[in-house]
Amino acid sequence: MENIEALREEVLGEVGKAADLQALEDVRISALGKKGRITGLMKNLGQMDPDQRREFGQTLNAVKDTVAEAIETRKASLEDAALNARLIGERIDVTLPARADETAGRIHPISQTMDEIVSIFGEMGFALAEGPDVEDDFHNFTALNIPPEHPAREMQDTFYLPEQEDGSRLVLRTHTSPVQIRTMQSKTPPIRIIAPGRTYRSDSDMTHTPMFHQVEGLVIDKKTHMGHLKGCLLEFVKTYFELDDVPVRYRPSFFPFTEPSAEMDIGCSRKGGELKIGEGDDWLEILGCGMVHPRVLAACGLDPDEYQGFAFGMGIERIAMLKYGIPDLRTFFDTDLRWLKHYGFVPLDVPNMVRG
Ligand code: 2NL
Repeated sequence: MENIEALREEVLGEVGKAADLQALEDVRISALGKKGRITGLMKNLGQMDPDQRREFGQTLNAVKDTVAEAIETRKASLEDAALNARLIGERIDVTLPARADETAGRIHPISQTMDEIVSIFGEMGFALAEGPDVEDDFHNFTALNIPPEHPAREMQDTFYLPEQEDGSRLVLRTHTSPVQIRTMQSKTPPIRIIAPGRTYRSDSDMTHTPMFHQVEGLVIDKKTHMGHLKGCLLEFVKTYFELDDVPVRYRPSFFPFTEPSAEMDIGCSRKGGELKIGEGDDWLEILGCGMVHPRVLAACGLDPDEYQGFAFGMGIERIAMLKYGIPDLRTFFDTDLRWLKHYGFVPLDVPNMVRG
């Protein structure tokens, strides 16, 4: 009898100390389970004489009920505590506004710059033109008066696709000029188009990535001349760099697809390693341009005696770096979200047509 009392106190003590539902279950099994201590005593009843068994049995049943009740009470309170802990831990305030910074993506500086260029030329009456990234030899080279021995045509400089059945090879366009070729083939002048997009060259170092972006422009009419080219490009650099005036100069150059050809520089200063555009007595090359070569017009089915016009081309990465102070070209396509968060643009912060 004394042992039973002691066992009851011991088990009730363990129940009180059980810190969680698993500990409590362990206590229950060790007391009331198949091989439990109280269950063990119950099994002994069979070997006792009737009087002893009655007295012992009553006490043992009472202890068993007390213990079972204590376990149930403790279980309810532990379950309550566990639920409360979860409710506090998992509380969310559904009335909080979304964190704009976390949910909004960013516009890549290349996309932003292309959009700005397209809007500036759009205001001047240029239409947006697009074409395939995979081109044929005619649209990428031949129609542009690029001779067969030109280095741009070499296997190691340009990405070619595997040979087709007729032995020709398609090519990843090395400039966006094929878009202009396709436009001249399919439309009658006047033509005013701006062609931005991806371009490819087998080149990879500090200042070159195998995929890069270019924007080219083309104007063809009956009397379009170099004066139109200069006025148009001056208007562009002023608007793009958000300056009232920018000194510009044209240096003679060579492209197979223009004659004459020129490189346009803009005035800048480089004091103390800092580049300032629009002031100072230094020059910075910004784009290439020229009057469309008569052979290019003819290759597109336009009569060079009837039509003439100008074209220009510039690298987007370069002018994006200049305007937005991005120091390293190779970071553009690393897909580093921290970089994109720093240099990217918030959607709906739509660029304004004039003066940003
Ligand atoms: C540069 C120079 C240039 C053109 C691109 C062009 C296109 C046609 C006909 C004639 Cl279809 N010209 N494009 C003209 C002059 C220069 O690009 O430095 N680009 C990065």
